[in-house]
Amino acid sequence: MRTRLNHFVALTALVAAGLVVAASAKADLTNGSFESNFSGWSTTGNTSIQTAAFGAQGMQSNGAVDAFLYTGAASGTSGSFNAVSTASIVSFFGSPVTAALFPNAFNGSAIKQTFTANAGSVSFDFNWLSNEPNVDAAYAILINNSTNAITIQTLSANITATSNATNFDIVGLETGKLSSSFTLGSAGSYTLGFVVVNNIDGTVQSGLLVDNIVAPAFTGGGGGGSAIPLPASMWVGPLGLLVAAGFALRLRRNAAC
Ligand SMILES: [Ca+2]
Ligand SMILES: [Ca+2]
Repeated sequence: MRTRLNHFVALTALVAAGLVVAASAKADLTNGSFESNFSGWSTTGNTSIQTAAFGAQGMQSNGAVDAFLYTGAASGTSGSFNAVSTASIVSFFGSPVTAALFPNAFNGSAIKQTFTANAGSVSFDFNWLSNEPNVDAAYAILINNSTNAITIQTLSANITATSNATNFDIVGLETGKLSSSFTLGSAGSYTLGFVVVNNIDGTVQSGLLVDNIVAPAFTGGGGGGSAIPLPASMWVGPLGLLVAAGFALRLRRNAAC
């Protein structure tokens, strides 16, 4: 009897695990407003959540807070974290991102999220702040995880306004709120990232506010009816669980005989 119960518990756990795997393979972009801190996002370097008290112009375009990526050390933040090396940023994203995407970068900070979406537009708002606007840089990156294609946008340009920000040591210039977007050519799995870097050396800091990221929900395939090509490992998991579940059932029947 105990053997049968053990098999039933094992089977239930296997099915539940399979459901979790299936759900994680189809996750829409989440917390694009950063109102839930960095939930759903991975971060490296000096990243923080900022309110209107930060003092920049024209952000908090969705809710009460923005994400902030900074090139400097922990001064002015509540945490004890610093910008990381360019190599660490490359490692944070993994293939197909390489250091060549960030020419002259010395160090910086980054955030990323992987999600599934229908074809359409991924839009976002940002504000580039810099004491060294002609040297440092900020980027938005979109990776198509099916093809490994990278699209990169340079966000660090067109600064005209003196910064109102009083936090950190960015007292130079800011762009104010700007908006941009990527086009998703097909339904599938994508990784969206934002990066801010010191170029040449680690002195004279810059930062990037980001908010209001919106992506199309994934509804199970493109208009042409083609399923999105998931990595093979995502199919091996559930298949293996089905085989294991069938084996557990057979054991259970044998135990009942
Ligand atoms: Ca927000
Ligand atoms: Ca700099």
